[in-house]
Amino acid sequence: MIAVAPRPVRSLDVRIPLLEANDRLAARNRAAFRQRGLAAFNLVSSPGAGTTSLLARTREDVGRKSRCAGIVGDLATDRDAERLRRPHAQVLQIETGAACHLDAGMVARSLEALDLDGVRHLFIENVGNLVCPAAFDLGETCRVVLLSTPEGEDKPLKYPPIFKSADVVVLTKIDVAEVLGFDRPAAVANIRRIAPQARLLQLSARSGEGLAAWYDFLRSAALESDAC
Ligand SMILES: Nc1nc2c(ncn2[C@@H]2O[C@H](COP(=O)(O)OP(=O)(O)OP(=O)(O)O)[C@@H](O)[C@H]2O)c(=O)[nH]1
Ligand SMILES: [Mg+2]
Repeated sequence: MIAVAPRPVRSLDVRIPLLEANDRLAARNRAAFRQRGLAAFNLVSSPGAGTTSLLARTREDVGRKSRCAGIVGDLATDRDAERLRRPHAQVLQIETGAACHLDAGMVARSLEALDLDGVRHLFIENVGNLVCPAAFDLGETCRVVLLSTPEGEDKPLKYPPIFKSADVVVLTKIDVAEVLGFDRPAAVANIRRIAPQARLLQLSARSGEGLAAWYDFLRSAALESDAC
């Protein structure tokens, strides 16, 4: 038997300096948004929750009246930016490679590439993930967490940090709730339990149900600095 002397273990916690650096950049982004008088929305969801579909519809219904812009994060491809781009809506794609979330630095660099003159709403579609984006403030005015009915009612219970950080929770794809056997009252109770601070909206980007309240919220967020 060979006795191996244990090596002294040295560990370095890089999380706090990393988050501190992110928070400094986020504060700068937030100040820039305020100065320009624009409302920035950080949209966080599981992959496929319907975020791009909601933004595409929003761009048509709201973006024609007031200028909007978008930043879209995915590991690969610019498919979502292509879906959203229109002459009246500038959209930049960030391909994160292996990173499972956007950070404030990525957003800051994108802001330099966007013409934000007259833009009232900036939509930032985060990488589809209910875990990593929770800790990364982007400097957003409002954090919007989407939960789609096919994901099940229990996601707020299983992924509490992201729901606890939400200003708004949007329950999406309500048009298929019934056929999926989705228990809406249970989902609402779970959201209210984990995220009592959040405004709750329920909608379908496909049928249009609930979109009026979403647009009211977007309008109020652009007008009132304390909407979130
Ligand atoms: N039934 C129904 N389907 C929807 C709705 N919104 C989106 N979908 C469908 O859901 C799928 C995913 O939609 P996306 O808008 O690409 O979702 P996403 O969250 O942007 O997806 P990723 O960016 O790839 O994570 C597509 O097949 C959409 O047609 C909705 O309100 N109702
Ligand atoms: Mg998308």
